[in-house]
Amino acid sequence: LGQKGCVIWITGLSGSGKSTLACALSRGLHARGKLTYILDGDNVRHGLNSDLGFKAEDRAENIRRIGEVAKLFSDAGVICIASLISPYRKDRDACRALLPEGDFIEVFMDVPLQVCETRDPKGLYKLARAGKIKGFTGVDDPYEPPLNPEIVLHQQGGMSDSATNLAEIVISYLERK
Ligand code: GGZ
Repeated sequence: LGQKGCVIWITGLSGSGKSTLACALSRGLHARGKLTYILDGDNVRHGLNSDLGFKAEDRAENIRRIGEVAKLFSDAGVICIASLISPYRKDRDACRALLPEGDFIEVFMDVPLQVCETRDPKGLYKLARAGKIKGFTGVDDPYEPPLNPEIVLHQQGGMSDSATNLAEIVISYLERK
């Protein structure tokens, strides 16, 4: 009892490892007896946000709703891990503004587009390059990197085995705060 909630907001391109980090982080925190909940853009879009697409207004609404839900979890004392591309700075900053100072921890997956595109785990970049998906982030839609994220992670190598190491970086930040 007595756990304090917060929101860990993971932003970055498709294929940058956001969901993999979210899972590794959740596992690492559970192992320390912490209660967590993951709000993953791709999953939430199947339910709560199934009415939304990928134009700028829809992305803004997707992020706004996830930000509000994340705040509810945080208020309840849960460490809420939100992983979404969240390409627009103003949308992320609006979520930050919902929470008390220090309770919104922005984690930037700083992975170059070429690396994400080479990985292309779902073949979406290939479809975007072929013009079969329009407005794909990084290809023909913008991504605005955070200016002052609490944590920047660089990840070049193998996805799953370095995710644990990246999660440890985030956990040691939380332990320091
Ligand atoms: C970006 C798209 C698009 C377009 C479908 N642009 O890597 P994924 O597949 O599994 O995760 C991506 C997901 C993006 O949803 P988010 O809710 O994170 O986006 S945002 O924060 O911008 O609202 C990708 C897939 O959906 N996807 N079309 N056009 N990603």
